[in-house]
Amino acid sequence: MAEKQEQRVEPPKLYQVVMLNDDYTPMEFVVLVLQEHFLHDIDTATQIMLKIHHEGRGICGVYSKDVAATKVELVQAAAKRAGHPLQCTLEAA
Ligand code: TYC
Repeated sequence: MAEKQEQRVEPPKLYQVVMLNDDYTPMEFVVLVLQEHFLHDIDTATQIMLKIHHEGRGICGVYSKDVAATKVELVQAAAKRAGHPLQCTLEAA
């Protein structure tokens, strides 16, 4: 019988999607983005939006690198389409 080989698999690195405050994007739009792209319920989405509004930035969610990068792209595209300057970025968690 072959000797059992020890396998070490590193856990995947996680990335947080961070949303930034600005003076122009409507609060309702940010709450919708948090619901539609990050699957928060309306109360949580509202709390996160208000935290960003008051503190300048906030975490929308934590994902693998590919998923986080795709979310950033989709949110930027939705904001651009709607004519809002909303920005979000990806950071190692
Ligand atoms: N500061 C914006 C306003 O007063 C609302 C806002 C919240 C914008 C969060 C962006 O990521 C943001 N309309």
